[in-house]
Amino acid sequence: MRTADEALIVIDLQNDFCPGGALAVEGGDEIVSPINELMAQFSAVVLTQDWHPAGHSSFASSHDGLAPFSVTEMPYGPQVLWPDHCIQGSKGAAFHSGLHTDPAQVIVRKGFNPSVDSYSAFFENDHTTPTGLEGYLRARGINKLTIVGLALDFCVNFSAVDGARLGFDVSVETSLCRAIDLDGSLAAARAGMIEAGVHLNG
Ligand code: VGL
Ligand code: ZN
Repeated sequence: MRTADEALIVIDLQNDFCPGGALAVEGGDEIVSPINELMAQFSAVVLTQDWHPAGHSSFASSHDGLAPFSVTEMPYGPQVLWPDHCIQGSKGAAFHSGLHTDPAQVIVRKGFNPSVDSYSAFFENDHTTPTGLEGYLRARGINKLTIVGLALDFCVNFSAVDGARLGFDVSVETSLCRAIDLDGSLAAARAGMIEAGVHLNG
């Protein structure tokens, strides 16, 4: 059993990021059972859920002439444009049916602001609007985070780097993550996490 100051953060284990989903990550479903087992070691478990309104600004379909996986410039910086995914209330936005959600004390929904994407569990992609997770963790006396889930090079990466910058002791269990790997994004994410002081295990 981990100590009371440790939390497990499970990022975006949703149908749309698993095989058959709108933004499928290869092997995304393989990590569900081992993550369920890992939850039993933690007294604090947090799930995140990508939760976009229809017509979200991160969808290529909201930008005339721009294709999925192209990059556009948003007021807050560059933004990859994605296929429509994780639309609030849809089957694609639901957690993978095998994921144990009962052990989680809190579910953080993110990406609900129509004009700003939110990869990180802590901040929207403007890097300033908080989700509230930091306050929740601090109020529970949590200092150490283990992060797992999807996708390693996007939402796991942004969450881990933000967590480390906020002063949490952050480990990413890479064997319990899967990556999208777009134009070198996985290598860049690994380097960025190490640079931020994140421990990469697995
Ligand atoms: C994610 C792209 C778009 C993720 C979410 O969970 O990594 N990636 N929305
Ligand atoms: Zn998304």
